[in-house]
Amino acid sequence: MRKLVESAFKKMDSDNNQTIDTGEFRYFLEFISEKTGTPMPSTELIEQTMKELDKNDDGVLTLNEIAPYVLKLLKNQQCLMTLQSNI
Ligand SMILES: [Ca+2]
Ligand SMILES: [Ca+2]
Repeated sequence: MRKLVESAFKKMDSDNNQTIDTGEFRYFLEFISEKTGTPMPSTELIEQTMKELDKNDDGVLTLNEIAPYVLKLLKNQQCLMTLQSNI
């Protein structure tokens, strides 16, 4: 499961700088909601989620910061299958 989280992180980190910024996070959520047919979370919710995950308040998410969120997503069978077949 850890490997899948790491792969998801790599996929999210499109500029490869080892951190996820708001744009990358948003893009990832768009991808997930499109693939699973679930509604896209609102901008407010995305920003709030980012803030909650951003433990050191530097405005970007590291692998360790975002891991709990990705693990939560992977508990959803549809998300799990989407990620497994797309990363
Ligand atoms: Ca990045
Ligand atoms: Ca951070």
